[in-house]
Amino acid sequence: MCLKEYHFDVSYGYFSGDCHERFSILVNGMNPGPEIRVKPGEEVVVHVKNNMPAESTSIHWHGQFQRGSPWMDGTPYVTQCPIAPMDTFTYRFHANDEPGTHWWHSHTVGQKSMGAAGLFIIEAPDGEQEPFAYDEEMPLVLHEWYHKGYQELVHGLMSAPFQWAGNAESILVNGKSKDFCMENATVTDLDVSVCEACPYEVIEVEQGKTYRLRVANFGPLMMLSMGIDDHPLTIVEAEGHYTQPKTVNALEINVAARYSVLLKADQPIGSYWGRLEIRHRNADLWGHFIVRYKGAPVEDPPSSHWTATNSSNLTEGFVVKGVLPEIDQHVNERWSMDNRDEVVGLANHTEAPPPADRLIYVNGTHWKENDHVVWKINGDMLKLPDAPLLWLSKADALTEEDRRMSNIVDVKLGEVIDLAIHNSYAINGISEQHPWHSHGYDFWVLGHGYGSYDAAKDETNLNTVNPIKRDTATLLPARVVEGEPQDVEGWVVVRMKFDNPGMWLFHCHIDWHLAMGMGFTFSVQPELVQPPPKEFDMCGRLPELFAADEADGVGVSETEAGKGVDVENGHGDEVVSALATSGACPGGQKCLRDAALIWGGLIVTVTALLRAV
Ligand SMILES: [Cu+2]
Repeated sequence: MCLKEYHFDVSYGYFSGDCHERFSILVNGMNPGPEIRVKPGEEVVVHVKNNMPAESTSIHWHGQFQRGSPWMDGTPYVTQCPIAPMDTFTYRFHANDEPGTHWWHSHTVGQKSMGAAGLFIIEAPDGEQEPFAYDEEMPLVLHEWYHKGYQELVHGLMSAPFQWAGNAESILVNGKSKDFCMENATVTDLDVSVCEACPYEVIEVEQGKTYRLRVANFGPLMMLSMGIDDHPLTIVEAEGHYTQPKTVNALEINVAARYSVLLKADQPIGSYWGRLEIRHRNADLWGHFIVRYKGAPVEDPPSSHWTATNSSNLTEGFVVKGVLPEIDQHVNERWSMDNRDEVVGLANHTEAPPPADRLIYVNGTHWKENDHVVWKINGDMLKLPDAPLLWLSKADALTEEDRRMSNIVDVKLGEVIDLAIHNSYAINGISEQHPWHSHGYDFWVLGHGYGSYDAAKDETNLNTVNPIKRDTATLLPARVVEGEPQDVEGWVVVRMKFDNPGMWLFHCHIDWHLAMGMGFTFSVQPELVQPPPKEFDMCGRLPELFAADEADGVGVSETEAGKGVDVENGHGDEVVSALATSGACPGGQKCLRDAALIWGGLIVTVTALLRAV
């Protein structure tokens, strides 16, 4: 058996990466949180201790399909009860079979906006050559950072009258931001030296080498654009799938999206600005980091630094109904919106999707009800019951009211479905982008357009040959369309193959929109899932829902799980066991088979069912 074991301590703490000391939610005291790094199919065990005395938590493994372990998705009230204050919970699952750049984050309201998130990297199997070459890899975690706690922000969203969360104070790069240090500094006696406490993130490179940057947007709201002066970037992977290489001047990266890009250090030795800009919203907010060649003096790059007057602050897509977008004239062409097609149109390296069995329209609409402002999907906002949907469904205890409130869409295992997701104006006349994310699956992004998706007319414009496959898709906001009197809303069509039984959330990944109800639930024959492991009895309803012997079967005891493991403590100190170094468990498929012996019935049953469809 081969597994990677981690310990996550979720605690309150102070963090001052942008010179403002802020009360935060940190895992192992870090921001970004500890990185998980595994091989394809490897078993992952994460012991989570919730050390926050005042609130519950949960950890979602964003991008991991949880095949055979749908209980481990980390979605409160969908797959588990939240982890109560001062309680512990152990997640056990197998990483996806494909290498890729993923992440983990708290799935409890807006906790990840306060820091509870980290990368989840699946490396290529040992001895397997990836379809591109590089010398070293580095993380580039982008995170728009608020100084207010999510509790206050979400409370405002839930209040009557409604209070919008407002804009973030800075954009952190690997936990650092110097851009607004004077505004952000907590100390009272201000001089420039306070900024020494929050330097720019520096990426050190060596001339002649190629670097793989693992870029992820951990922020709660804003789509970002990231570029490095004089260094085009080549996109080679997106969310667990290799792409046809595409070279861009700036990477458009939505909330929750991940990319691998290659950075060639082929310029004269020196320092170069990395620049971050926001998309589709009005805010005087930007970010910088430094790419510094070995041998260059330790100083800021000589080229001009952005300020409010030369940052473009593009307003396209964030427009008042009927008014043409005003694009800042200062915008440099290299930062123009022409690059944005890669957010929806990257072609996949290999795979063509199967034909769809049916089409579902997903319409998000903004409502004001009793002075509360909510997002509804096909007429209902998402409200989850007080016990996990997967349990309730499995125990045949799901009421009609639960189903309606949870926006359940029933799907048969093996079905292939196109989702036509439509945007609409908010009640204040604003149009926003939405990053839609699926749990338990990724999907092919077939295409996007404006107006109402009409299968007969628009199908021919979809890419059904080599579309990108990913778990986060951008639904674009309104834009000007020739011949139309006012801006026209966007749509995106994604195709999903439902081969993973369970209850899976599908939602907008803007934290504030999810809190306002913007999501629904796919119920994929949960009756085919085995009963939950014993340790799931966290909110006291397990005995009521399942007979004791039923709930006994699939848990893995601590003693069994602890034998012969690769142990990593989350701080990067790796202890490799004798079993692993002896070559008994080299990773990949063998690990999966070995671990399946422990997981026994669960994996075997689901695999057999999948073969049958
Ligand atoms: Cu949204």
